[in-house]
Amino acid sequence: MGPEPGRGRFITLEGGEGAGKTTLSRALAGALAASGLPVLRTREPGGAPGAEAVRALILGGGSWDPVAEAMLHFAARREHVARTIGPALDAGIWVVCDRFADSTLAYQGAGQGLSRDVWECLCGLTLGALRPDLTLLLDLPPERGMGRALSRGDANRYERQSDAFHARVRDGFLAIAAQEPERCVVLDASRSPGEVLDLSLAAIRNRLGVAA
Ligand code: Z5A
Repeated sequence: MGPEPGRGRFITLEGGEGAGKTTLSRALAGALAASGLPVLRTREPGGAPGAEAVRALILGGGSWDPVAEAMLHFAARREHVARTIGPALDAGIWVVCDRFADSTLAYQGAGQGLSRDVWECLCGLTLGALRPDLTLLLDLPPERGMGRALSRGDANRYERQSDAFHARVRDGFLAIAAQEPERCVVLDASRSPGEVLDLSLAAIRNRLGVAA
């Protein structure tokens, strides 16, 4: 079943630190806008005033129980969906979102041991029927992504996790893509930014049937 006529499309970008999501999000939003589509660029955690406050809490430090941490991410997500993503989609705007619910399954699930059942329960409470129309997974060996991310300066609490944690997160993302191949496209994030953009636009043409 396709999207409702007049409704925007919801594209999420996922992957580990430094995979190039922010870079791609900027380029993709520019390319979609240049092809005449109304586009909103947003990111998680954040994307609405309350969600940005939760972002500061989560990334600011502290040590959270994995369920509590996942609930914080979903509280931020609920605000983001209610105030930013949902209204934009209803208005026919295409939304390009840097991280979404898959990040919780990869980081708090594969990385920190949160069960899939709890994740599904939180998705049900928070998202209703909302799911991305397309998810682009930027896959990169964690050591390469971390090298890119750390070259920018201070590490946040996720970036300070062990190599084993980052390997589990990568495997977690790849498992999601393998389970939902109709929604997810895995891209080789070691390619140049221009090549990653071209691969993304090809995926949008193939999967969403628009000439972006
Ligand atoms: N988190 C979570 O645990 N659970 C959740 O549910 C959610 C999030 C939603 C948010 O951090 C943290 O929250 C995140 C997971 C956790 N963990 N961390 N850290 P964030 O928003 O501060 O950071 P991030 O999402 O991980 O993004 P990032 O580190 O900024 O990376 P990126 O956006 O993927 O990469 P980038 O900024 O586009 O590029 C990084 C550098 O590489 C930059 O210098 C670029 O110029 C360069 N770059 C980009 N693309 C390329 C290519 N293709 N080739 C070469 N160099 C490139």
